[in-house]
Amino acid sequence: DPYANEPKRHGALIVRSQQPFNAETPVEFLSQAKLTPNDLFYVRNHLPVPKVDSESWKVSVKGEGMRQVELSLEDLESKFKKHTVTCTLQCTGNRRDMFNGVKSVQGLEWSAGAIGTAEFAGARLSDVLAYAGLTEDSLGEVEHIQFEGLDSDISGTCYGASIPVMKALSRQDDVILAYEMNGQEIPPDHGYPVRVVAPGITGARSVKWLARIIAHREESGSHWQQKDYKSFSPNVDWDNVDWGSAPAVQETNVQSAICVPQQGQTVDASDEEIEVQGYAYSGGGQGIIRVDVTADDGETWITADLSPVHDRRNRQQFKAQPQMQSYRFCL
Ligand code: MTE
Ligand code: MO
Repeated sequence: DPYANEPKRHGALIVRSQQPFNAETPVEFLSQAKLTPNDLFYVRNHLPVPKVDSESWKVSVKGEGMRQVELSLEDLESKFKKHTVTCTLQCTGNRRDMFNGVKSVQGLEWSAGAIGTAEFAGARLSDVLAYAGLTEDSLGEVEHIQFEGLDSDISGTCYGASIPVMKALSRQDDVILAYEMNGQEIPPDHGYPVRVVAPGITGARSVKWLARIIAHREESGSHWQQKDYKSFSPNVDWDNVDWGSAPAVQETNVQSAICVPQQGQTVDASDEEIEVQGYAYSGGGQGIIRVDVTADDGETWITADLSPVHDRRNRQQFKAQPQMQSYRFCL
């Protein structure tokens, strides 16, 4: 049974599929807490959770003009400075259920809970690549950093994805090989013992259960980089899609969702005021400046109070570590 190694999960997660396991965070947690607790963090698995022994685990790093190195968990912890990033991960399909109201779409029917913010810690990817000999001279030969996971299907095909090399090397963007999530070891569902965390980029590129890092001229050839997570015109369908004609999603655009009250919920309007809460996020390292809300189809607008995870005066840090911000306003 490939699913023999599935961990125990929190009962409050809203399960969208059992095998592979996919579940979202109840949205009220997202607008109320700045960090999403590990056991309530959304889970997006394409394959069974692999069984990994952290004692023997190693990540291999190789690429054009570089030496091939193998690093154990202890190597990552001792050879490289520990770096902490507070980062929001969002599944590319977050809120897909809303699309179905317009036109029916394929894929998991996520509501607004396929997003979460955690404090991740680990080694900087740029430090690890430099250790393996990736230099300025390699650029050109190397355009993408590919990642492969230890999770695989029955044919042995593993999960894989890649990010542009400039993103991987940017000191400001803080891509890390994380061994901690909210101060604990990475939980089995989230990539134990080590996962990629690529801030500002869609969740699909933050490869879990990391096995291999390959610096390459080409993007990852994986199904998930080439034939999934792409965006097309409404006139394109599954039977006429030309996957090669669109780029793989990396940075995502602005997202904003109301969490309390929930979609379809009836509220008692006899009180003078109703409090509404939600979250907003932007990919690509951009912050959220303002959230405006209307309760009368755009006649009047109320500007919500934002509560950023970080002090926004520290623009640099804020920009480098895109996070959701919760917002609230009263009607
Ligand atoms: N990495 C591996 N190895 N296998 C996967 O199925 N899913 C990706 C990404 N990394 C995936 C993976 C997708 S689509 C998302 S949205 C995030 O992991 C989800 O991370 P989480 O489950 O920790 O929330
Ligand atoms: Mo995803």
